[in-house]
Amino acid sequence: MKKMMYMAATAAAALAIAGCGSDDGSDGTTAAAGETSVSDAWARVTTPTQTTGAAYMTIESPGGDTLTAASVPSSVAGEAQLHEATGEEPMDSGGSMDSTAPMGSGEGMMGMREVDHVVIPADGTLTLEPGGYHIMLLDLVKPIEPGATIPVTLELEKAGEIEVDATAEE
Ligand SMILES: [Cu+2]
Repeated sequence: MKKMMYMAATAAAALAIAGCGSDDGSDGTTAAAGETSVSDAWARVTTPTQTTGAAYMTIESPGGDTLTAASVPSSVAGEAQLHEATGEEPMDSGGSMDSTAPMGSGEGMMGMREVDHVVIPADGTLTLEPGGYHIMLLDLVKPIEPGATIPVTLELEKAGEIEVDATAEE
């Protein structure tokens, strides 16, 4: 009898501790203040001969964050990479050469490189746009047609995975 009462008291104490934890609502408040949102997600329409595409969007993170990776379904492209346009035309030895070259139109003309992360400043908006940071889609399975929707999964250091739908636009 004495032992049973002891067990009951222990259970009550455990419940009290659990109740105390759930009463503390500060966790939810903190998460809301730092909530990350993505807007204006779009992907550039590609021609049937293009094997690469690009996706752009605006990522807002009031508390700051770091974009570490992006991915798309294998039905869309073989790989997605974070790229930064360098703003230079590599090997440019004079504009006259370019007009005769059928390759390298559009964004392909610009220098760009893969980056392994992009920092979102603490105040905090990151805009992925033509001529800047972008999500490069490599080995396209099929052309990106106007109005198509490309599901893009972003990986952020703090916010975790965020999935957005990028609408194909010219
Ligand atoms: Cu690129």
